[in-house]
Amino acid sequence: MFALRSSSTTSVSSANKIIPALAALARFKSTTSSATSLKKRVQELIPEKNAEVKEVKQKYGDRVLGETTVNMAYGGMRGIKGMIWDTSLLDANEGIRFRGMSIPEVQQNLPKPKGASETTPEALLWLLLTGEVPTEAQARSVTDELNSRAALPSFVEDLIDRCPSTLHPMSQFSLAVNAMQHDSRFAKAYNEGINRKDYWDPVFEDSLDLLAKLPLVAARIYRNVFKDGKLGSIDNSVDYSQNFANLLGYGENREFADLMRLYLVIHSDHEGGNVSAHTTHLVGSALSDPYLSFAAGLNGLAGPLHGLANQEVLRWIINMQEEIGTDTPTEEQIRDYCWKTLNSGRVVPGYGHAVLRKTDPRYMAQREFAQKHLPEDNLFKTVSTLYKVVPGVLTEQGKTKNPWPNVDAHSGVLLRHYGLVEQDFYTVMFGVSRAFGVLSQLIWDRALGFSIERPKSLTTESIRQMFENK
Ligand code: AMX
Repeated sequence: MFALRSSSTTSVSSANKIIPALAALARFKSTTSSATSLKKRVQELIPEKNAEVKEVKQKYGDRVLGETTVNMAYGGMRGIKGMIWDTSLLDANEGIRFRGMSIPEVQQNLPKPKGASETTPEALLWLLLTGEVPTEAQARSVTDELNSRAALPSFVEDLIDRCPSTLHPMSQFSLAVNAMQHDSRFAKAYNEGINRKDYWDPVFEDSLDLLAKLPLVAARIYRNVFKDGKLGSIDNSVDYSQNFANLLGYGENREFADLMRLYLVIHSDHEGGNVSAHTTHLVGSALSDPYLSFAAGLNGLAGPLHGLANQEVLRWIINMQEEIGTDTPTEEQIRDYCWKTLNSGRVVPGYGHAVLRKTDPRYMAQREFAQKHLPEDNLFKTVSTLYKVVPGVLTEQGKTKNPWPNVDAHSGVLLRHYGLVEQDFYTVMFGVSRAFGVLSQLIWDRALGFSIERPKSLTTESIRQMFENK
């Protein structure tokens, strides 16, 4: 797979900062490209990447990746190695790496806009798509590109405005993304007979259009459902996260804009097997365009065991505070409430993970943000007490393979601190972020000509026959 690089256009001082971190990554190599257009850089990389995949298939094509047991087939295909996802890789103990870079490395080495303390999803998009740490100019070029594509078709605005406020924000979000398919450049090009070698090009265009429009879609839903329905407009002089913060109505607080940068970066990509990523990839494999593919992924993200957990966590904590009658519950009170939840056949939201076996670094990044900006917040203190108590309770219960917190255990408390208290909106924000990861991979899926997905399914009867009739 292609290497993580540092762009040659990086200034000497920032390159010096970047290189030690990247040098630790064995796959580091430098590049001679000075492209400031993301599309041009992706286009330059496609032949190299195709040659690499061809070589890997020629050398190792018939090697075995792992075995599949009957329990794995019944157990949600957990751990089956059957998909390529180059933008990120999840290690059970270390957490996510984006193109080889951990979250702290991304925070440290990717450029930040002037006055910001966090890097941006635009810089991350460059990294995800090229494997390279962008220069400030390259990251800024992505910001400009997205700002220029942000406007929504008026019928999509009307569609969102006509949704009843009782329709869940995630359903409205998915509906709007599906509707924007009207303008899909890939669907049009396919109808006109595009050569399969060129699929990636309109998929790239659709993906950037879609990413650009998501803040206006999401904020319109938020302002309609929870506020006065009035919405600002995109400011071309600021980055994606500041624009998103402005549109939501919290942009005057610089800390909130930084929180948006952090939030949109850390929720973006978590390798390919999770429900939203895999669904986007699966639907895209049928050559459904990026709008249809991502809308399908969003519908998966809306499940309470996946992205909806972020709204569930806050609801669960607030219910706990109300039931106990204090906003500063003790460890003992929290322990009792956890047991009550478990004994009533429910999960403790925000804890456990299908792959991770340690505290999620996305949780830690948010915890560090809270320690810096809101150490005295009572809800943050409760979240910290939960961190002390819940792993012990889940370990004592003895069912979950991972008693540690995941990303969703922390996001709500941060949003709530800055006044964004409407939990039902939280998964929409997760969805805006997730688009950066899954659409990056979707572009590469088409650039590399990946096949339509068709794993083999079995019946219980056929499993019996396989093992009992022999
Ligand atoms: N509370 C109570 N029980 C839990 C638990 C939790 N937080 N996490 C896992 N378990 C239980 C499972 O339900 C399962 O029970 P079962 O054997 O009776 O079916 C058992 O422990 C073993 O599960 P596992 O192998 O450890 O986890 P999994 O891969 O099946 O599920 C996940 C992973 C995330 C769905 C699960 O940990 C869970 O439900 N967590 C709470 C919801 C949540 O936080 N989801 C967000 C995940 C991150 C994300 O996608 N955004």
